[in-house]
Amino acid sequence: MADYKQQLLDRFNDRTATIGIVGMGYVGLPLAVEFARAGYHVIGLDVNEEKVSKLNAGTSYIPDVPTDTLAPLVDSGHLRATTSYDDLTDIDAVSICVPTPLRKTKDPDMSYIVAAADSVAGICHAGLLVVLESTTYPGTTDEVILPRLLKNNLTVGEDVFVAFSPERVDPGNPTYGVHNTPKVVGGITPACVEVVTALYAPAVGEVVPVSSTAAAEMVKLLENTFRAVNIGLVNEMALMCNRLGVDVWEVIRAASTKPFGFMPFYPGPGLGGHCIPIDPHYLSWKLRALNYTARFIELAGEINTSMPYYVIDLVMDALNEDSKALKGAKVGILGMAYKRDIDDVRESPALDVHHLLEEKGADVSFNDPYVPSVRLPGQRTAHSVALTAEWLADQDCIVIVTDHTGYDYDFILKHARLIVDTRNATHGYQGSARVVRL
Ligand code: SAJ
Repeated sequence: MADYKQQLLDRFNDRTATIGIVGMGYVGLPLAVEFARAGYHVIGLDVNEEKVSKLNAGTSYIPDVPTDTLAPLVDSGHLRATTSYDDLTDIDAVSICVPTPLRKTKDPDMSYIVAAADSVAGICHAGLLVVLESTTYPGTTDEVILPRLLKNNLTVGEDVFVAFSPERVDPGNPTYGVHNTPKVVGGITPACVEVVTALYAPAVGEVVPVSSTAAAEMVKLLENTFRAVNIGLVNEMALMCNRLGVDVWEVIRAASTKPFGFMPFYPGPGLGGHCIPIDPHYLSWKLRALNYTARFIELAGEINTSMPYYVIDLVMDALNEDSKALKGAKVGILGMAYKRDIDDVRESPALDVHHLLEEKGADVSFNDPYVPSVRLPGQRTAHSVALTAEWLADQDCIVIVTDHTGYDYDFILKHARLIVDTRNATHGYQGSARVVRL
């Protein structure tokens, strides 16, 4: 009777293991690089042929993975890419790093995980470790991944090993990457935990085992629900401070002097990105199936999704002070990305603000040095305009939606007439523009 657990432990310890990564995006590629740098042979699988050919040419398409880091790993044969699962038949371990978006109904879209699980099941063999990394609801690994693998008459914890390890990739983070972010792991059995720990140990600084896959799935959801709920709280604080005539930014600044028991979050135009607005709804969806309403998640979602509407109210009130209607007004948006200093517009509240302003009849344009163009409803495309004194002066109102650090706020304050600042970006800068803050 082969001891597959020991076989895997030996192959991870002496780096003779071959690792498959399914999904070579902002999670899969950095993980593949760290595995290859640790000495494993890595095969990255992606459905996108352009990504695969770029990777095999040693060219990176993920800003956090420099080409000069990737190329040597491809040249040495430690990393290659493919579009075919036929190339994964002899791997020792596979990490599934596919998207987990929401449908329009705010229900989880599990299609990517199911497709990956079915494909991995097709190449599953005795002596394989399967790790799911995609953010998902508690129970996914046990209920969706495991049954598909066991169709091969394998025994989990003896022939096949199954685990969950939440991805903690923070795109654009200059300090933390895969190698120095602790890796939480949860396995179906103790042997699965032992094996998955041995897989990651050479590639990451610290592995943090928990008692089950559901616990590991829940860790990630706590992390991101924590952010969504606290952002919702501080957005409601902004609404309350506006009613009270109190500067919410001053209040947060002063509260932040508390050296313990407080963590600042900041109000804004809404909640963007592919994690924070989405992950908590995987949890609330699962709990609804268990007849429980995740009230904090639902309430935070209501408040955060209401913020773009609040921004429009601020613009209308600010123009009203100039005896101007929003309809027919020229409104310039600064920043379309979902947060500063990145080019990602997924779920960006700036898209909502742009759409709502147009719906009210405003003549809307935008500048974003990171975002050359955006797709608008009705198959239209809008392009970033040059940030000139003339453009600023020509706008009836400028709305700062994303506070890129590269903006010259003195210049903006000097040439704009009216600014609605949703990020307190102009704090500490001088200029003649009238500024209304969130
Ligand atoms: N936001 C606020 N106020 C805040 C913080 C954020 O309005 O105080 C907004 C941002 O503008 C953005 C959205 O919330 O639109 C999400 O911002 P984020 O800072 O949470 O950035 P993300 O979406 O890139 O979150 C990622 C997450 N990383 C992973 O899921 C692995 C999150 O867990 C990280 O904590 C976060 O980066 C981070 O700290 O940068």
